[in-house]
Amino acid sequence: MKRIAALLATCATVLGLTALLSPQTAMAATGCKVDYTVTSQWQGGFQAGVKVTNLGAPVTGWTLKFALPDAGQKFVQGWNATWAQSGSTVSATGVDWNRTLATGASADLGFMGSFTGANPKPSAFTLNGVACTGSTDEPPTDPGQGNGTPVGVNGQLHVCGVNLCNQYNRPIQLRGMSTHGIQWFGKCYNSASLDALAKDWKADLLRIAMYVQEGGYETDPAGFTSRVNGLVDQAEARGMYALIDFHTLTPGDPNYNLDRAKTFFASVAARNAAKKNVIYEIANEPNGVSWSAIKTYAEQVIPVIRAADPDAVIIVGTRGWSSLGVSDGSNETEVVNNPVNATNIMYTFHFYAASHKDAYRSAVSRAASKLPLFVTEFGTVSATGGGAMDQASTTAWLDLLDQLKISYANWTYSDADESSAAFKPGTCDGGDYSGSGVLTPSGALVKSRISTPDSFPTS
Ligand code: IDC
Repeated sequence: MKRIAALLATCATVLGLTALLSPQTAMAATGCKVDYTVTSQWQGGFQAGVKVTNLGAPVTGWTLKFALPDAGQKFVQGWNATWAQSGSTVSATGVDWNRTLATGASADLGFMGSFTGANPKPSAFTLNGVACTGSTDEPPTDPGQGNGTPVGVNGQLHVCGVNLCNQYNRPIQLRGMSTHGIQWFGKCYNSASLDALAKDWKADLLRIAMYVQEGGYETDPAGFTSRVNGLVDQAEARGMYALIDFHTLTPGDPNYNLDRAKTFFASVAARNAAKKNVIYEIANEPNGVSWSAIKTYAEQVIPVIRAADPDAVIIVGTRGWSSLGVSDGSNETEVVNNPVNATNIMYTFHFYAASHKDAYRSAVSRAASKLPLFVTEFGTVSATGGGAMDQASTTAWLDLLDQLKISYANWTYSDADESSAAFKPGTCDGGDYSGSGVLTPSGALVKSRISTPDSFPTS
């Protein structure tokens, strides 16, 4: 879809139809802000994200314009807007899903360009003719899509048998961290902390925990959707996979949020379809609900994602807080005997090492030969997220996951005042995410496991 829209935009330019793409509505002249980030760059080309925030009155219909002043710099194709270039001026006009921008609301756009000579540096951003302020970043010295990063090496992932496989059709394990609820700990996810996650922790994966209740998505769907998309871009810029977690928890029946899930996933899947780094997790922890109800939910949400983003891996929560049913006195056989009717999917397993031990490890060991599993969340502590770290049980778990090549994300990359957090309280108010002094015991243990070299197969 996006590619087609971009092609149409390109054709419109060629045919001189740019004028037809102009906005129908004008905006009061009160300002805008643009965050421009080069997410990757290669010989003669680049890809950039453009986040435009409306600081003026609400608008319905907008056009963002900017200059690519160097004659060697050309717009090639873009997404999330109708794009055109005329002379040195590039314009992007809002499309159905982002043409309305409330005061303070943002639209995330992106484009690819080509250049000869100097590094591209767009200037003179205007929104409906009003000049925008804001930052324009220099290209990263180590573009995330380049060789050596997890996404650069592995590319688009898919499920093969019971494994997660890379672009060479070889099984891989991703190791990374989960955010805390982004409605509470948004300040922990910034350039410095994400640089530390990618470079010091050498994480392959950022799980973006978007609670639906508890002050999350349901309170501001557009705002949370945009925050998730921003974090997807931040992960991509650093070559990390992004796991979009629709963090249902209370109520435990995911069907309660079915309509919200359809709306949310239709939007993020359309917006991120061209990216290689996105994985969708459609229900964090179903609880108090049967496997058949979870399966029904999954079979309604998965097609919505597939319609927009056909090739991404999708992960389905399991019964009993994603324990494969074990915490409800059941086990993996209910899934093995009645799997979700879809391909390229995995099933969620969660554990908290101080609470979930041998019986749970046995279930995972058995299930791993029959079901593709992904540990999208685990804690080194008790299931409350607090209490003492259980180092022996955590080590037993991580050794098992390594052996089975099961991917995992740890709860949490945050400075929450709870022992599951990796950072000491107050860390996110400062700028140091790299030193050992900011780590909790859990953070130190998990970092020591995640930061060991990956050995991703490349042939
Ligand atoms: C916990 C948070 C805590 C928050 C609580 C309720 O650590 O700060 O008050 O949720 O939202 C899970 C859930 C995860 C829990 C975590 C620890 O997926 O949301 O986070 N946990 O209790 N499953 C098992 C444990």
